[in-house]
Amino acid sequence: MTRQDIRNVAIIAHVDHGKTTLVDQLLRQSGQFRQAEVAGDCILDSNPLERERGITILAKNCAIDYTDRHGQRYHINIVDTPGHADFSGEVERVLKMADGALLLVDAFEGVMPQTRYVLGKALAAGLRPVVVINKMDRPAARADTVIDQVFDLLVELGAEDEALAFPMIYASGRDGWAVADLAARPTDGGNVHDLFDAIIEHVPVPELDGDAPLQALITTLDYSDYVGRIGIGRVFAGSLRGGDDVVVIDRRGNHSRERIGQLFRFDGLGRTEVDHIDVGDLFAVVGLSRVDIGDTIADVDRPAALAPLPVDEPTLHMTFCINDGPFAGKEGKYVTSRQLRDRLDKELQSNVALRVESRGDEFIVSGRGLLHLGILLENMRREGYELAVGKPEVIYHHEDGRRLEPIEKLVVDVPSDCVGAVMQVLGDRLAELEKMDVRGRRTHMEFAAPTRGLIGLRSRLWTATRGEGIMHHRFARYGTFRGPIAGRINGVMVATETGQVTTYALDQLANRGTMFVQPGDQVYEGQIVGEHCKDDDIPVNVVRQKKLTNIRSSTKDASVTLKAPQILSLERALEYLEQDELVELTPKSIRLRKRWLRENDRRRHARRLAAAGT
Ligand SMILES: Nc1nc2c(ncn2[C@@H]2O[C@H](COP(=O)(O)OP(=O)(O)OP(=O)(O)O)[C@@H](O)[C@H]2O)c(=O)[nH]1
Ligand SMILES: [Mg+2]
Repeated sequence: MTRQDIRNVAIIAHVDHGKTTLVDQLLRQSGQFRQAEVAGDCILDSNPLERERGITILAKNCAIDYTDRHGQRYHINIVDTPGHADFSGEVERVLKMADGALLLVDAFEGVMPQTRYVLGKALAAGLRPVVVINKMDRPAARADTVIDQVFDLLVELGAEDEALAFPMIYASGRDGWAVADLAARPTDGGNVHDLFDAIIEHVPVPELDGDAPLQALITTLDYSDYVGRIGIGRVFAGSLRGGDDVVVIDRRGNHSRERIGQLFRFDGLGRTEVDHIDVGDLFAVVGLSRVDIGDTIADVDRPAALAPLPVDEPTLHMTFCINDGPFAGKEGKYVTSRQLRDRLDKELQSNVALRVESRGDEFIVSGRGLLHLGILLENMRREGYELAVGKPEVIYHHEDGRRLEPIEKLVVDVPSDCVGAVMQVLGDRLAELEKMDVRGRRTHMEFAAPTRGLIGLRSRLWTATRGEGIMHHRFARYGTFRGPIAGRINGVMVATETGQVTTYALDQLANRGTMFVQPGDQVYEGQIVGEHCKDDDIPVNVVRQKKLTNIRSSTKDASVTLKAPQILSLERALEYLEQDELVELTPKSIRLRKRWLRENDRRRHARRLAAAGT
């Protein structure tokens, strides 16, 4: 049996280098869809949060039935992967589904940290990349330099000679063209046929053993309220049949006998139910109750496991607890600890890098980074949950009595005249400079930095570079604990009373710092309402009313102009927190608060902590 007609290809790149946009074009130009089905941008980024933030969070499958210029038909399975480092575990796993990879590199930005990571993983998985120099429409595109960078990177990663002679495509996903020869670059219109041809020519035909006993690997999980857990993966040997009994072998080698329920093949943007999936093809399966990432679905009589898949260990954790603030339950639907537990249990069904541990009424939730946990929280808010979460903290490891902490590779690209300020900020955060090179007006620097030091770094870097700095980081390894890092410099303003914020009160506080609230907001005692300009916390009354006098002398109140409040986004709020503080999340609000709302309680706890010597 041959499967000349199947191609499995993964699209990999650094964040924002245009993967999903290019997949849009492949879908549109396959001629398989009605116009309405493929309208809009980034069709595969189907989750509302993905759309809002313009990033891919979950790897996604789609499939194109493509007929080439010679009338030959192909089924091309495409896996679009996320480029953000927090989700890179996804990439490594889904590469198992592919026989080839399209490596996209932005024609201006060039090779970035995540480019290196995904390419390294692709080579390790034995895939030879087709390099796509993308965003060629950018006026500052510098294709030649970028090609050199890719070549150097391949050499550095120890690629074989074959891979060094990589096939190359120049493209603008946005404008819908891709050409193998830059001389054929369209001045107007154009198409992506060269890219389809490159996939068919350079992505190897899956290696097959259709007669061998069944072996299929689960690489991704999906979840639906109707059918429960859905396993997604690839058949490596034999074939998978709906209704058949199989043995599921988990990561630890335990066997359990189960029956395949429904079986689906990827088809366009959706999935079509089929009665069997042949070797080399990708599938989604329903009905296996405990199916997990890395499980092998094997033959009942001759079960043999495939090599297990790596799963990323979490590096960051935070406490989720019920919202016990005075405004609890006013805006959300789900507020109890039981409801939180159920929601987290459901998340564990498909969110692979997540860990949850319950401690009484609280949950210690661990993940790959701030974005990974932030996305979960944002989704929960939208679904109507209310909760409070504590300061994100890194997960330490211990080895031979030494404390180890996660260390990341950090790349920053800043205007050259800001280098001093940037070095200062990073030095304070115990980052070690590994490489620095000046590229015209900008300077490119690479550091090894403790994950702890990266929390809150983005906004500092923003300030140090007048908003012109770019930073990217990704987990590298665990290394020796580097010693304490100073926390937030400023203290906060804590509300002493519950009520409605007045213009009068804010005006009185105008030179004490930056407010987080504005007139008309409801606040409660213990809520953090602003940042103090000094390093200590101060109690403030923001609901104070102007004393009424008999004499109507002034129209001053009406003419007061206040500075605009600083509105913290969810991730900014999480980064901002100190140990004794919480972020309160409801579908409508993000509030910062002290864990102990009354000042006397705070004092008592501070005393107790001091006495305990911590
Ligand atoms: N100029 C230009 N911009 C592009 C092109 N392709 C994509 N973009 C823009 O680049 C941004 C990122 O595009 P996406 O397709 O979401 O990138 P991605 O690689 O899927 O991003 P992640 O999945 O989050 O890693 C969007 O603002 C696009 O409009 C292109 O060919 N030219
Ligand atoms: Mg994307």
